[in-house]
Amino acid sequence: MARHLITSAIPYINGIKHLGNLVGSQLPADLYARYQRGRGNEVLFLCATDEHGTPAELAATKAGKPVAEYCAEMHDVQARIAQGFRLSFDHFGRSSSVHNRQLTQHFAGVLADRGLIREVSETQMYSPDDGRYLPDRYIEGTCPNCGFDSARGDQCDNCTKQLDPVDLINPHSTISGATNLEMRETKHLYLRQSEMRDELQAWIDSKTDWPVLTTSIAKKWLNDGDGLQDRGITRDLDWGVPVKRGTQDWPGMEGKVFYVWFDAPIEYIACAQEWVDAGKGTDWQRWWRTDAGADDVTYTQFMGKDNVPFHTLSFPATILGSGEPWKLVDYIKSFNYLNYEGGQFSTSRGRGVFMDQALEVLPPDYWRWWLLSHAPESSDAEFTWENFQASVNKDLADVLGNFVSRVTKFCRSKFGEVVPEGGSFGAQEDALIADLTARIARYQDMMDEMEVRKSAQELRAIWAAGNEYLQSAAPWTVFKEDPERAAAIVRLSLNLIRLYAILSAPFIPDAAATLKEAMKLDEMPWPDDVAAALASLAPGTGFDVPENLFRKISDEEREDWQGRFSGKRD
Ligand code: B3M
Ligand code: ZN
Repeated sequence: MARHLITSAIPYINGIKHLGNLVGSQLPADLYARYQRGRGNEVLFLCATDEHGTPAELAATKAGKPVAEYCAEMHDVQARIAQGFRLSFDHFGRSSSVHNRQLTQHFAGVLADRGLIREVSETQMYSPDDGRYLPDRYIEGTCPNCGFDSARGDQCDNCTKQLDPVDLINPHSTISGATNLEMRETKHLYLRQSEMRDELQAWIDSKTDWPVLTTSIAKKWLNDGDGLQDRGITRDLDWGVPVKRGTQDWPGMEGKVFYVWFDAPIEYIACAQEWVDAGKGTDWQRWWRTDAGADDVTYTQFMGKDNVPFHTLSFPATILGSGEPWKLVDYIKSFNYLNYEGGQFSTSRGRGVFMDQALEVLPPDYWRWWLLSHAPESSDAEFTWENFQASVNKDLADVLGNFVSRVTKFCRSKFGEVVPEGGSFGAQEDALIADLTARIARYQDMMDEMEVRKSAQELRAIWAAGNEYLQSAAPWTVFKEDPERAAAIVRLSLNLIRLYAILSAPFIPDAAATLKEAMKLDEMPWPDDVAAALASLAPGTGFDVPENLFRKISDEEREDWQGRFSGKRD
């Protein structure tokens, strides 16, 4: 049994995420986790809320709440919505946990002991109008790299370049809009990433099987010499992990906190400790320490492309730099952006569909199916309501739903609600089994390779093969002449429903659960042999005709939703 550690990028606490965020990390990570569990492998799937830094402070200020209170509330909100989408985290942690604080301080201490941290006296942007320093998201301006006019102090969202506030052209405070900023001297810690350039280069170069999107971003910043400038890992902020050297105070660093991007990836480790604290597991070291069994773990991370530099360079620099036996990531699956109806999703302008709104409109499977089957892998993708309506109606209602409904209803009317016996199989069934054997092998290959769209395509083709079989075998016609033969066709088709429940569960878990219940299945072992899998429901086994699995989206609904989500979210 293989062991898979799977993490999704941890979403910022600062509000409910939109569908573009969901499809860029949490949802494909869930697909992979469910698939690996379905294959019988051991999985630890972790995610958390990213609660520190300027995103949290700014959002709490806007909500008029103390930041700790705001974070606690929003964590619960995000956890509930994640459940609504059936994201099957083994634990959904918090980067503000005690474990993350201690681990972050631990890493800083070890890195300092190994000479990889230097103290720098530097000038930082200070806003007299606001009476404070303006790190990261407290400041915006034009990107010196690509010219994008709303680049933030720590990163340009347009070109993914990591920035420092002093790099910005025409900067202004995002609190007050003030532009009369001055430079003030303050002391900070820098991680000497440049010392680790060769090691990181060799590591990235060894990852020949990684998606090009991932390695191209990593190499861009490596070869530029740019991504590997030493990075400031502390900030003049109130909210975050207090700067300590292990458990010791750090002279000169009083009142400062670690940069959110220093502690956020460490939460992947801390989350496993929180998972143990929550009584859900017993041994986090087995997943994270190569001296305690994590050597045979395959670790996969999922994230949007803007998070790639931090996961290919900064976090590995922390791990490698520590010299301690922590598990390094084995595979980084990254995603492009999902756009919305000809523009971008926008959290600040409330443009597009947000996770809570999506669930108010339709159950999770509809969204999961569309998002995953249109995942922005090789390029950016676009959500349109037309496409959503067409895909859902065709794939889910016409192909899968219709198959299930025709088979179960026909069986009920002719043979009752039991798997019928008798009759024999022939060339049609042989052809179907051969076709499905090839398709399921390809489906597995695509899922193993995390080719999300191609996996969805193959699954859809597997559903369609059942429909085509049913259409050409036509038990309703055959029944008049040869009821035994019709019974055999129906029996095989009922077994196809069982097979679909198993194969589809990673994409549409609710529908799979409905089918499992309708077919009265105790377990759903992965079909290693298609012919055997299609003979697994014994004649005489009872079943229920499930309620309509999927309903169609009407034109009126589509137009209504199109209008509702085009504008401002209140
Ligand atoms: N919170 C950014 C984001 O939500 C950031 C990811 C952290 S992963 C360690 O896209
Ligand atoms: Zn830029």
